[in-house]
Parts: sequence; structure tokens; C-alpha cells
Amino acid sequence: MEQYKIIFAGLANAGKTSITLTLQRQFSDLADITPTKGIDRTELDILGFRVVNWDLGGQEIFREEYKKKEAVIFAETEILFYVIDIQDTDLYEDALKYLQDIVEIYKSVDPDRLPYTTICLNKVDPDLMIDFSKQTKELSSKIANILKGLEYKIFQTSIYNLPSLIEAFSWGIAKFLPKQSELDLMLKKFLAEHANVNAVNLLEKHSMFLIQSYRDESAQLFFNLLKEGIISIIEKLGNKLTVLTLDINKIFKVFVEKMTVLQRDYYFVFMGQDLDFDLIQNSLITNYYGQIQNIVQSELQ
Ligand SMILES: Nc1nc2c(ncn2[C@@H]2O[C@H](COP(=O)(O)OP(=O)(O)OP(=O)(O)O)[C@@H](O)[C@H]2O)c(=O)[nH]1
Ligand SMILES: [Mg+2]
Repeated sequence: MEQYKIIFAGLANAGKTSITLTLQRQFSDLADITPTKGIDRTELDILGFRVVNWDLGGQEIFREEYKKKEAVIFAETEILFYVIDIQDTDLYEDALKYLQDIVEIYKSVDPDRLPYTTICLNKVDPDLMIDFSKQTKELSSKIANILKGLEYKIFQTSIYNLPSLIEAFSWGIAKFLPKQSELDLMLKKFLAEHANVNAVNLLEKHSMFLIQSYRDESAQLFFNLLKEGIISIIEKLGNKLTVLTLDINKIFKVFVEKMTVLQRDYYFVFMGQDLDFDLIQNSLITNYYGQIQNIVQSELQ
């Protein structure tokens, strides 16, 4: 079985361990979280892939240690998640410097195989009435300089906004799912064929991974408001859920349908105006189900 390595790095207290616990829904462990001493490795199963998550404790004494073993620690990284505490403005320079150090390491270890990099500007909490756009802009331009030549994307995240973490994580891991773009295209085709559908998402069980497509920006904004609730309903209902229909208001509706491939559960989530559930279900069965099963299945072989 193929194995992929993900590195979570960033200064101490940025939120790396909290993010990995939240992504794995280990909410109860969040309460007594302590600074990570050295490296904490966990194995995840994502779409049948074995992913090894390396959570690099960010205290300075450990960062010095990593430099001594940099070839072992950083070699063959598929994805780098670099976490920055956006609330801690005093530490921006240090955070950027550490990112720069890590990029240098990657360039010296294996310049032909630089990792995909997901930057999490973390602690953008939904209940904070602070607008972080100025800080995001400032950090983004500095990060762009540091990450020249690497493929990367910057996300605003918070452990109190699960969809924000799922989105950042999905972007990263999509890079080692070769068929992801085929699924992406398929969802776009679905939108093109169904004028009253405004948003379609494909979620993996535990929602570690999702593919998403939206008709326009307003559909995406509106859907994002609902996403947390929808994910939580899907997870709470678990195996009992096969089909779910929700009326958000008189106009918008949400439709969830479960699909099982190789004993794994996936959920389609549709949002739109005056959705015709039967029509969507028929269209899925006749035109999409088989194709998507083939794609997901071949991904695992
Ligand atoms: N407000 C807020 N606090 C967060 C968030 N993420 C993490 N924290 C808090 O930040 C503190 C540090 O979190 P950790 O996950 O231990 O940080 P870390 O990056 O793993 O730190 P080291 O292990 O020392 O490198 C904890 O008190 C968390 O509760 C977030 O999104 N918002
Ligand atoms: Mg930690």
C-alpha cells in the first residue's frame, strides 16, 4: 500500500496539534492539549491511502533538533502544512523565518521534489469580530517571496470552523489523489446539466476530504454558512443516513445522498433552488454513479 508523508510545522502554540485532532474529530482531546515534545507521528487512512502525519512540536529546542536530522525528517514529504497564529502579530517575523528555513532544507534535501505547501493562517475564529484581511495581505506577500517555485495555497483557518480545516486539508491531499481532477470535472458537468443546483460537494466519511463545485461566488458563500451544520448532521446520523433532504427556507434546499464504494461511505451534498430530489437521484444513478465508482475504485488500486 502506498504511504504518504504529511508534515505539520510552525512555531509553538500555532495550533498544529489542535488542527490534526480536530480533523480527526478527537474533540475530547482538545481540552487537555499540551505542547508537543518533539515529533508526534500518527497514521491516517484517507480514501484508502495510508497517510503518516508528522506533527513537529514547534518549541525552539525541538526546532534546533530537527535541523540536525533534517534529511530524515523532511525527506519525501508529500505535503507541508505550515501553521501560523494570525493573532500573534509579534511572532510573524519568527514564523516567516522558520518557514524560510524549512524551504531551504527542502531545497537542499531534494530540489526536484518540493512538497505541496498549505499555509494555515490559524486562529481566525468565527466569533471574533476582527477582520484579518490586512494581516493576511501582509503575510501573503511575504510568503509568496519565500515560497517562490513551490506550489502552495494560503487558507484562513480556525479549530472552531471545521469546514475551514477540511478545505485546507483537502486542497493539500488532493495533490496525491491523481483522479481528483476527474471527479472535479464531473461535479462541474453536473452543475452544467442541472440549472437549479448551485452547489455540489462530495465528502468522504469523516469528511476528511471533499471535492466541491459552485455555480458562482454567492452560492459558495451561502453554502459555506450551511456546511458546518450539514457535516455535523452527516456525522451524527452515521450509518443511519442514506438520504437526507432539508428545506433551508422556502427557496433553498439541500439534498444529501450516500454512496458506498469498496465498503467506504461517500456523501453527495447538493444545494439549490427548488431542487427536484427525484430528478437528481435519477440523474446520479443513470449518469454519474457508475463513473464515480470507477474513478474512486481505480484510485485505490
Ligand atoms: N482561538 C484559537 N485557539 C486555538 C486554535 N488552534 C489552537 N488554538 C489554541 O492554541 C494553543 C496551542 O495549540 P497547539 O495545538 O498545542 O499548538 P501547536 O502548534 O501544536 O504547539 P506545539 O506543539 O508547541 O508546537 C492551545 O491553547 C489551543 O487551544 C484556533 O483556531 N483558535
Ligand atoms: Mg503540538
